Amino acid sequence: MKRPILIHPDLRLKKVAEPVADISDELRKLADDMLETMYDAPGIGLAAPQVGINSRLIVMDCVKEGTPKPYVMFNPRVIARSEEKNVYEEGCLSIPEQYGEVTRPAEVDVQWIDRDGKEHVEAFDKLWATCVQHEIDHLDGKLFIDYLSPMKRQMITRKMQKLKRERARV
Ligand code: K1U
Ligand code: ZN
Repeated sequence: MKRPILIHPDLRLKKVAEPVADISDELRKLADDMLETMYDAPGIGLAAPQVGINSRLIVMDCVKEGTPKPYVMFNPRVIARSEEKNVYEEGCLSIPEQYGEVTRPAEVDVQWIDRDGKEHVEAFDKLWATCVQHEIDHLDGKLFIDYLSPMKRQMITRKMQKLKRERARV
């Protein structure tokens, strides 16, 4: 089942999400719904706060063509980051049609729990590294626009307020 994606500004996107204690069937269903919502958008990642759920859960799949490679990560954590940085023009499904350059570590090691409760550690680079850091930021109430200048952030926020007013009218 597809879920509606919250649009910035929304206080639910600014909260620090709660760690997941037990991976219940309800949480597994949420992860499936988030993957469906992400592929439909289309997007390469999605965090639970973007669908109004205050839990530390993200999904991602950065494969552009060919066999999909979906990740479901509960309680994801960056445990190591490279000195080398990458700049990527990021977007966000909660900030539609707005983009901005963000500098982040080029490689990160991430630890998480999968849908069966198994712990994983994996190194990510390129777009995968950018995406997993963007999604973990969502769990800490942080958006890519928080890395931009105050002026650009304000301009984007005003555009989103206008978009939300227009959507509320129809
Ligand atoms: O978290 C989100 O809002 C999803 C976001 C993830 C992301 C994009 C770019 C850099 C870092 C993280 C998106 O998926 S925006 C849409 C997007 O990037 C895309 C859509 C279709 C094909 C390829 C990319
Ligand atoms: Zn986002």
